[in-house]
Formats: sequence, structure tokens, C-alpha cells
Amino acid sequence: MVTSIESQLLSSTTELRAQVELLVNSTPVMDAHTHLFPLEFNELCLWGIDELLTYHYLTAEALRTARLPYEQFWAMSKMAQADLVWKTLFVDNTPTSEAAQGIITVLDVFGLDTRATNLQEARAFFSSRNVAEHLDQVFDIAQVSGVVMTNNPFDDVEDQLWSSGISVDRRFSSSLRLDSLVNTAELAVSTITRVRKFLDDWIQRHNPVYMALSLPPDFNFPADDARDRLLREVILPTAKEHRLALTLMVGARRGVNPQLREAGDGLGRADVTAIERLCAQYPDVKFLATFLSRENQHELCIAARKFNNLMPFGCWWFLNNPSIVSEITRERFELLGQSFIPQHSDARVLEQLIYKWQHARRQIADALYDSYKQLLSRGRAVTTEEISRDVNRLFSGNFNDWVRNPVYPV
Ligand code: RAT
Ligand code: ZN
Repeated sequence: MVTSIESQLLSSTTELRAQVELLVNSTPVMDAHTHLFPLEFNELCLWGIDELLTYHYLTAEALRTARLPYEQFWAMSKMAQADLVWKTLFVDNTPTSEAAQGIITVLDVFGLDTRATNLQEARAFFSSRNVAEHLDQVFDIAQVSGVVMTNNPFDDVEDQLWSSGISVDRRFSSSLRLDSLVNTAELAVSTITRVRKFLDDWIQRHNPVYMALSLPPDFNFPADDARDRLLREVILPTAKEHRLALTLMVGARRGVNPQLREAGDGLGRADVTAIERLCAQYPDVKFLATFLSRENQHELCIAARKFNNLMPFGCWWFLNNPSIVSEITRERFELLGQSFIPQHSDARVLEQLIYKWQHARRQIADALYDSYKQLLSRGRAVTTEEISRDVNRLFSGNFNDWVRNPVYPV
């Protein structure tokens, strides 16, 4: 027995590196937050080169250099916008930004010319694809076992699709996004009762894995405002009743430059103590939390050490750059062991799963390897089984456990 365990101990750093790489690159991931929709959602399911290039992360970058009035850009067709983004960021300039490198990763994976002067070849490739097979292939390449959608219960298009009785691809789980609700200024008591009933019905029909809410940097709790009332009287009781985790995404400053439309949001440093108070007052509600400001990341780790009903997840949006992902992931390993969810893709366009996960896996593998190497230097080698256990926990176990089980098993 002892011999067989010892034979698996990875005491050579070369072997350790190889095993970490292998397991991080081949373990399927459950993507805890995306804006993807399955094929059954028709036009809401975005894929292909024109959608990829008009992603809001890239339009913001292209419009810094292209020097044309915002309105002129928005008046262009999607294809013309994509052409302009390609020319600006990939032909006339070197695509060094993370979002631009993501495009290169995707093109390269499909064997397309990453130095092309126009989009002809890429367009021909994507339009030759059978969409259903393409979707399967993307999930396969990205090693993604499932994704969580962002479902707005107040969106008419989504509502019509749900009502048409579609059966949704099982790889896509729903989540109940409450931003539109919370942005409603005033709420009468009768409205509160109605809203609770509306949410109960929606939850029963669509079985979301969690409820979610994005919040501005000045989010406070408790507070004397309509949002506080909604949290106390609608959202938290609903979370309790349906045993649903509540996902809080804190620090987005919406519409900093409205002329940039979807690309116009910014960020701000938030107050993590508001989340601590929520966790303390609602110990039987499980919270998933991500903060947009780099400055909040250490505080979030410390809050998670204090509250076992708080799960930090992802390096969100403006943090999803290799240097910052590396820093945050290392900090989390040091402060939380493996009790966190290292990344979510936030993908809006199908093929983004490929690059977002390939790039994230690189940083996670490096950080994990360095942790194990340090452990080895201190006198403890790890086994392949332990690496596999850790990676599974990080890539799907923590999330699945969080959304399925109560804080304390009964
Ligand atoms: O990362 C993004 O694409 C942002 O625009 C937001 O959608 C953000 O992730 C959110 O869910 O609010
Ligand atoms: Zn998002």
C-alpha cells in the first residue's frame, strides 16, 4: 500500500510540471458565468468571426485608434464594423491586447491565417460550418462540460423563446439575472408580493442554478434604499425558499461613456464589508462573489476566510488579463487553498470559450505548479491523484457543490 502511494509521488519538478499541465489542460470545466445561449435560442446564440470581432471588449479598443465618430461606427453593418476592427487592430497594428490575442488563438485553432489582410477566408470557413457540429467541436476543444447562461426574466425575446416550449441543450444551465429588477427605483408593497410570485414561477419553470445581480461600486448593506428592500424582501427570501445561491458581481460602473454603448461601462473599487454583512446576516444563504476592481481582490479573499457561505469566483471582465489572472489566482491559492472558483469565461460569442479557457488554463497551471513546487521544497510531494482531485474541485467540484448543497448538509 505504502509503496504504491509512494510510487505516485511527484518528486521531480519536470514530472510535476508535466502532470499539472496535462491535468489542467484535460480536465473539463463547468463555466459558472457566461452570456452564451444554445442554438435553440436562435439569434441570441452568437458565433463566428463577425460576432467575435464586434465583441465589446474589442470595439472599445478599435475606437481608440480608428478615430471615427462613435455614431458613424454604430451606423455601419456588423460586417463593416468587423472589417474595421480587423483592419485597425490586426492589420494596421499588432494585436497585443488580451481580447485581440483571443481572436488570434481562435483563428489559429481552426487553422486560419492569423496575418490575413481581410476576413474573406475566416468568413468562408465559419459559413461552411454546420452550426450544431461546430458548437460540439467548440465545447470539445475548450474542454467545457457546461456553461451557465445569463437569463433576464424580463426580456421579451427570451420570454417568447421559453414560452415556445423549446427543450434547451443540457450543457446550458439557466441563471436568474436580476439587474433589470433592481434598477427599478420604487417598489410598492403590492409590487413586492407580485415580484416574489413572478420569480417563484420563473424559478419553477426554468430551474436556474443561481440568482445573480451586478452591483455598482457604491453598493452598501444595509442601506436605506429600494435595492436594500428588494434584497431583504424579495431576493434573499426567494434564495432561501428555493435554496438558490446568490451571485453578486460588484464594481461595475454602467454607462461611463454611453456613446460606446455596450463597451461603455467602467469599474470602481467597492466596499467588501457590505458582502461580509450580508454573509453574517444570512448564514444559510450561499453567496458567490466576484469584484471588478483589482484593489478589492485581497479583501475578498479575507472575507471568504471569515465566511464559509462566501465563494469567490472568477477574474471578471477587466481583470481577465493574464498578468492579473496570475496575480489573483496565486493570492487565492495562498489564502484559500482550493476553496474558490478560479475563473469563468463571461463568453458572449461561442468561440470565445476556446481562447478564454485556453488562456485561463495557462495561468492556473503556472500558479498551481508553483504552489506544488513550493510545497515540494518544504518537504511534501504531491501525487497525480491529488493534482487531479484539486483541479476537478477548482474546475467543477466547488461550483457544483455550491449550487447543489446547503451550507451545512442536513
Ligand atoms: O464581461 C462582460 O461582457 C460585461 O459586459 C458584463 O456582461 C458583465 O460580465 C456582466 O455580467 O454584467
Ligand atoms: Zn457577464
